[in-house]
Amino acid sequence: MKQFILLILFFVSVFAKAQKKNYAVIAPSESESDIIRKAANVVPSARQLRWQKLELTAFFHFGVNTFTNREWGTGKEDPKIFNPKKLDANQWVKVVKDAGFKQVILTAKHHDGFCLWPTKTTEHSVKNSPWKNGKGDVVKEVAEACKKQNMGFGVYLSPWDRNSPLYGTDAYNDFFVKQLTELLTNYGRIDEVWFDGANGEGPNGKKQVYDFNRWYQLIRKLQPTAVIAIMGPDVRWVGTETGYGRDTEWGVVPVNNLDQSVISSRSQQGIAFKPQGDMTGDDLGSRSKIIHAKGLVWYPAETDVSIRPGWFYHPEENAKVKSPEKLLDIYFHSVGRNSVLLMNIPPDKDGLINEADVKVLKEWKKLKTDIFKNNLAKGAVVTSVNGTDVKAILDNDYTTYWTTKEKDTAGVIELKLKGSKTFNVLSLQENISVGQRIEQFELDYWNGDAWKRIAEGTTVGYKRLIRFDPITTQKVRLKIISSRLNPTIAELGLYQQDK
Ligand code: FUL
Repeated sequence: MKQFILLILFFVSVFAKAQKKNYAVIAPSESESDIIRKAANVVPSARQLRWQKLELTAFFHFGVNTFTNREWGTGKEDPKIFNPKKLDANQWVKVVKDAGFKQVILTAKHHDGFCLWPTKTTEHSVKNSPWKNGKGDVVKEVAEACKKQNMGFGVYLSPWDRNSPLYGTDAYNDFFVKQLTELLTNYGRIDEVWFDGANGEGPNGKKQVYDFNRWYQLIRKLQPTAVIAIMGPDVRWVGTETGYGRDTEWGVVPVNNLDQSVISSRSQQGIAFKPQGDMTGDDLGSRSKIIHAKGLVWYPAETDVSIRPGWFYHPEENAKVKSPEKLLDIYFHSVGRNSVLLMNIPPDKDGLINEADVKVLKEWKKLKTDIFKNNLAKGAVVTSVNGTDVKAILDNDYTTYWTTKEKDTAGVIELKLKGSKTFNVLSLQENISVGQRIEQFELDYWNGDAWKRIAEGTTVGYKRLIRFDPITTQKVRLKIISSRLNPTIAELGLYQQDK
């Protein structure tokens, strides 16, 4: 009998999980509490969850601009200028892997229309360059280096194309589909497809109308596990290129263009159109924003920034590579603010990541490792009056988590540390596969007489990092002050940054 009940419970939980989606439609009659409940149960799709867990992805801006020393090419370049004599994609991938990145995105084609692979669609490509006598393929070399080094691989295919004579006509959409098809069929698994919104006029003086929905369908068909970023359904632009994300960053945001009729049966595991709504304000997903929403969608933020002033390599910027400390600050304000950091590291004219960038990345990696190697909360005695599974917050296993009993939307976790500890960094993680829920939290310490506040915040999401002046204590408590349904904490860390 007991086994039978357990079996039933197992199927109920599997069913409940299967029901969770990365969007929710809201009817005009629904109350505020209905909407909050729905928001708390919107979860990332499998591809969005995989992407979020990467934390760090690297951008490689490389192409004719590397040789003309420009940021935006005209499309009139002679392919003969492209000749990266020492190109070594294994070096690119190793440099970023050693720095902690988990995936790379290559500019397979930038606005100049020059293709880094020997495409059949245009003559403006590596096949007409002297590099490897026109037999080279940068996309292939980077894809293979990623496979070899166990890194994710993505492509940026610029919709804006200043070279194509078709730009500005319907035929350009067919041309673009052909380019996408080549990229998505000839290079193994593609993990991210990145589109920006740049849009110009073609030779006919007409502005190109992009058939994004057709492109999304194609990507879903050819590479179903790839996320489609920025001008796409899975990942949104954080709204700045500074590297600094929002203080309050929700994975779930309101959308205007969501209703059952646009959700095809094929896309039950995730929508396949770009959510519309305000995606650039200071606060996108707090209660005041979602209570008037027509729909809700899991649409997480990606923070893109370049390690240098420009996106492409320029020799005069070798002395302007951001410092390791600056990159660390960016890390705290992007990954530490519930976002994925997409950092651009542009290869130089030789086809290598320049020494100046390699050096900074190494030092940045050391700074991160030194901070996060030792969780000072480890070994603490953890208690939580209305909580369950307190040990889960220190088990280094993201899938297990603390939550509250009954219907409690607030909770306290107290940690009696293993001796007196000094720390100045807090790391929190919610289990977002349940949903993003925490709206307000506070960290306190016991000073011998009373509880004193160390830090406070709004959203947590996949990861929240906060730095503060060093605190020495043996007792801390995390208060979840407000949450949408039961809050979760998957992991908690206290760390010390030495300088
Ligand atoms: C923008 C482009 O115009 C820039 O050149 C760069 O590629 C950046 C990442 O996206 O839309």
